[in-house]
Amino acid sequence: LPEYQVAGETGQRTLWVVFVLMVISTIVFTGMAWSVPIQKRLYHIVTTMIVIFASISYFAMATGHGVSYHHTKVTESHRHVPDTTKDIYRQVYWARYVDWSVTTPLLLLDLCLLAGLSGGHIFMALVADVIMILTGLFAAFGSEGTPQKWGWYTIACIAYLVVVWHLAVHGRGMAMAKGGKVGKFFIAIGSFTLIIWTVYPIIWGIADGSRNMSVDMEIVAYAVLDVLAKPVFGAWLLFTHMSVPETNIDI
Ligand code: RET
Repeated sequence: LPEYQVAGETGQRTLWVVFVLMVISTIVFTGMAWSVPIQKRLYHIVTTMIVIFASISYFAMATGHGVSYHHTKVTESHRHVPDTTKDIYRQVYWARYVDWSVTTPLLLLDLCLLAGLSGGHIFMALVADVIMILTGLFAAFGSEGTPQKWGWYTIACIAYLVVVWHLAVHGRGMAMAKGGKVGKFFIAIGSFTLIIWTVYPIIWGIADGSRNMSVDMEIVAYAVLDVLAKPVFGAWLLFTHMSVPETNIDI
């Protein structure tokens, strides 16, 4: 008999709660944008787009549209009888990857602008980030549960290290060179980002990768991370930007 790994009440309710939080953040960030002149709105605009995309993706997941069933065949060995195989169908929310492929570059753009990175470095960091998400998508779907998925996972992790390199080395260097408050703020929000982001591949490995976490728990784990990485990150950035004029950028 096939085994189905699907979201229950907890997961379903969590998806709706996060959808509502993302919509509220969109409204708040839009209001904050309107309270400053257009020349000073770049962070506001980037950050608002992040929560708009997240609202759309959470709406898709909550309504059951951004998800498909992923099939894997597992071989079970027994002592005295021949091996048997079992079919597992697990819900994989592909809407996440659509969301992440747009929102993670935008989140990085916020940090790159804050640090004052050059165009070349910004571009390399964003492209490495897109490679990370797309190879993560291949890991989740492309390999039908074969061990090759860990190959794709490894490529995604290498791309992640490239992203971290650009932000933690070049970004931090540039931010520190701006001195004082900007340097300190970049270290704080950058470290926060590094910690949150690093938990994503860990959850992926336990849930999607090795199937040791229920779909419900996976939804809850990503929900907590997504709220920290988008609304909390965004509010922190925009409120600090309001009170620290040195974070102004003139593009
Ligand atoms: C995957 C799996 C493959 C290996 C790696 C991953 C990293 C994902 C990250 C996601 C960040 C998402 C954010 C969302 C915002 O709400 C694709 C899970 C390295 C870092 C910040």
